[in-house]
Amino acid sequence: MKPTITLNAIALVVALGFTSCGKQTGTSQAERTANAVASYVAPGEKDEYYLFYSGGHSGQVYVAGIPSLRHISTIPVFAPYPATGYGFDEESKKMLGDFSWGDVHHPALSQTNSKYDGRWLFVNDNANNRIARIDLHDFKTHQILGPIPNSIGNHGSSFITENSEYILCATRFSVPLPKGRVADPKDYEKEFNGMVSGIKVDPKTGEMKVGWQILTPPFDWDLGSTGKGPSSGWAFWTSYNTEMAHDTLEVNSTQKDRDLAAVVNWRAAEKAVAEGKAEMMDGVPIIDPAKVPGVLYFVPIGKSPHGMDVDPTGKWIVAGGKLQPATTVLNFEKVQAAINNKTFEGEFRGVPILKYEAVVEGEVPVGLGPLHTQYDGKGNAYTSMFIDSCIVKWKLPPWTDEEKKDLTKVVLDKVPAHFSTGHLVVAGSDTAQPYGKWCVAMNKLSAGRHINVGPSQPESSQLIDISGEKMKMIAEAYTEPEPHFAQILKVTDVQPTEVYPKDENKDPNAVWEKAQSSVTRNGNQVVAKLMAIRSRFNPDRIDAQVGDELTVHVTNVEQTRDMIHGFGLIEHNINMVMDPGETKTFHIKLTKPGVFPFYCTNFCSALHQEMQGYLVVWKPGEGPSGASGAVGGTK
Ligand code: K7E
Ligand code: CUA
Repeated sequence: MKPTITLNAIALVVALGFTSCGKQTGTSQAERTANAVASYVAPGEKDEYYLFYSGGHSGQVYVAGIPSLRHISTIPVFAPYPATGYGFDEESKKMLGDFSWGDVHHPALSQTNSKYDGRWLFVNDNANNRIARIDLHDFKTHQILGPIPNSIGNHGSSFITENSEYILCATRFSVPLPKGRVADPKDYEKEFNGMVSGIKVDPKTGEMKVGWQILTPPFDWDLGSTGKGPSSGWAFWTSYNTEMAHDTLEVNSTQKDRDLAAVVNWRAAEKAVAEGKAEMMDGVPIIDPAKVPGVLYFVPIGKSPHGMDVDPTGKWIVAGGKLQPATTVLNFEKVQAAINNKTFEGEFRGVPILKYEAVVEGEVPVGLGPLHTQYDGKGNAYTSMFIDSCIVKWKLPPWTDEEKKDLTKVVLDKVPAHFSTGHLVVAGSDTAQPYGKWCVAMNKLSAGRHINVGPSQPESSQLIDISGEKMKMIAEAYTEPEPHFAQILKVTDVQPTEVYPKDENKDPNAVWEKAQSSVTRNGNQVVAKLMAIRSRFNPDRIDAQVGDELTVHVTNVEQTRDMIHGFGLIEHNINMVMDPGETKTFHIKLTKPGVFPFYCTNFCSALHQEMQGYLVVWKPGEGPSGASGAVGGTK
């Protein structure tokens, strides 16, 4: 295949903001009204779907409603979030560890039999090589795993298998392994490696642990997807930089017409590890694919590919090629046959390269800059076009002979997006049964589409009705930086709790009545157990001394939904927020004398403002009972 577009041409297209999807034509009054009604959720009414969209380098996950596109909630994951007290209490501080940011790209809802089961949402952190689990029981982060050993740049992640057995991840960057080993980037080819990781998920609790890893050449692994149906047990990733350049990647990694995608048999990997065919590195069993045949294959994909998405039947695998004006459709049955018949066009470091012509069903001329593809389960694919700035609807195989001769015939519709779409999401696209009639385009640029907010511009998301033959742009909204992928879940598929029931609170330091609340001292350890109720803390005074270690447990004893209390401590960088029935704890060393008010930070009643108290930090040896430093406290 010859290169079909030059870098310069792309740069020009991007610079001009040119879109070949045509100008957006004005909508008629009747259409405007119909669109408004389609996305309108009247006051007091509710949305039909959740949109869980990644917050990119904000480190968070956002929840919006569909069809309104209204932002409803933020789930803090990799960054502190004072609004919910995340990152201030001991438990969430421990989960965050040494990091105060992450780069969230690809949320994945847990699945059972290739269907969303409404239990968990997993998200990756590209920056610090972590995976987090949000429980949909309370929409909160409950585990952060990582940094994952032997893994750098956890971007090709988190892709979940059809029964949530594994979260599969591939590295964006390569480094000398194990981590901590140093080599000159000039020796990149020889000294650097990438990795595919299988993160095992406990089927009952969702608890993650690193299962095994597959060593790879130092390609930059990009987007991936897991198999189902005929491709059950397999996973796929595109790559860029099979040139193995270590500098000026913009030029040096775009030399070849085709990069190598990875075809991974994760069940074979699991089996190989069980049979002892792995070697340990940094505590993880590592498979060398040259020594364990059948685990990894390569397939060439043009050019500088990005997205790699398996369709709902599990038969078609579609790769986007950022620098080629077509998507590449692989036929998994042909992939299987090529593996069985050894139809290879060579090998790289002992890993067979499947013959391109033997596994490709066709290249569909969708336009410029195809990135990601989603499916409606009715035989249609929807591809986001970064350069053309639009969404293209096209028909998956099987194609007629006539269509095969001229694949422009399978391109069905284009709708302009504003601007430069990255990911898009169709409800349930990564399951065996997509549902819902909506597609959301997550656009990288919103330039001038909104009221002027200065140079820091939001991203834009657009709602597209895909229920008809032609797509219909319905509504537009703006989001914090920076959505990459998203998942859509039917609201009726999950019933989150709104109150933590008292009997389920197992915190040994919880206090539910005045009589149980206390402030006690043991040496220089001062422990306060406070109760929060509309609208007071009990006790509302804590006495301690400079040099003391202070631990405060606060229980919100409310059992009514939306009755939330906060605990903000002046000039100590503390803000905990307790949901109804929840106990939270913070621990600080007291270093300065003074009287420091604490107060409820979450509006709770007409007398919320009165919900306050004092932390009195006496100088050493001073205080209500002198040198012994009695801790007082009024109840
Ligand atoms: Cu295309 Cu990280 Cu999935 Cu962004 S990635 S767009
Ligand atoms: Cu409690 Cu405001």
